[in-house]
Amino acid sequence: MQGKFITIEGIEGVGKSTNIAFIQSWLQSQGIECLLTREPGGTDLGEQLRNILLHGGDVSDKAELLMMFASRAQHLQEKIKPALDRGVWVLCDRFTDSTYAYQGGGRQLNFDWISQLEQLVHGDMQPDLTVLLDAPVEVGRARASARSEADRIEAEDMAFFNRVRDMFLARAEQYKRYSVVDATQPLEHVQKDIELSLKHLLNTAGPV
Ligand code: Z5A
Repeated sequence: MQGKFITIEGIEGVGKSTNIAFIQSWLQSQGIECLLTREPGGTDLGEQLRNILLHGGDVSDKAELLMMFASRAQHLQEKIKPALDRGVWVLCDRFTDSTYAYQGGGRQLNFDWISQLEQLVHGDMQPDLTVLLDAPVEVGRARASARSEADRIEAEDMAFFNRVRDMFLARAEQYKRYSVVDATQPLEHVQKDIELSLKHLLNTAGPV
């Protein structure tokens, strides 16, 4: 049986890394084998592209968009699809929803280009569950900046990140696979909410 594909999304600092580790240990406690990965990155080529995307100098908006999808194409072929085909559940820190939010919402690139690249790279394949951790930009930025220095994308202004957040929320309204979690709550409440979505997915997944 195919594994399930779970993605976690949101602006910086909302707790994606913290909670993807929680999802992994919760699923493992249910006897489910998981692969934890991230975008951009997840493969040798993807990690090289990530380094350019986050720490390179002058990267044009279109080059940024194409590198996000180049990383994704490699990731799907080399890692995500083979794992799902083996019945392993894949947990991915960001996926194409981030491209709509950052390159579409933040950079204001044409949605048709994103949608055409999405079709080229993964056709109709979509996550089974997308957990959107939502918090005001100030909250996420304060948490992230307490931890590390801003990278090339994190150096954008508040208006950029507000457009990113709005785009995530608009997509969450549009697609049933989304579960929106209030990330301003204490961590244990955030994780209770995530657990409910996981239980729901598990109930609809049948025997594993
Ligand atoms: N990007 C893009 O533009 N287009 C694309 O298609 C894709 C990505 C795929 C890399 O993302 C960048 O790539 C990203 C979007 C772009 N740039 N930005 N901005 P990334 O995911 O690697 O990096 P990030 O978004 O900046 O995430 P992050 O800073 O690593 O944050 P996080 O993973 O969401 O949060 P965290 O590390 O789990 O938690 C941050 C801190 O908050 C930490 O100290 C926690 O202990 C604390 N925390 C977490 N939850 C709570 C709660 N509930 N209460 C209190 N404190 C908490």
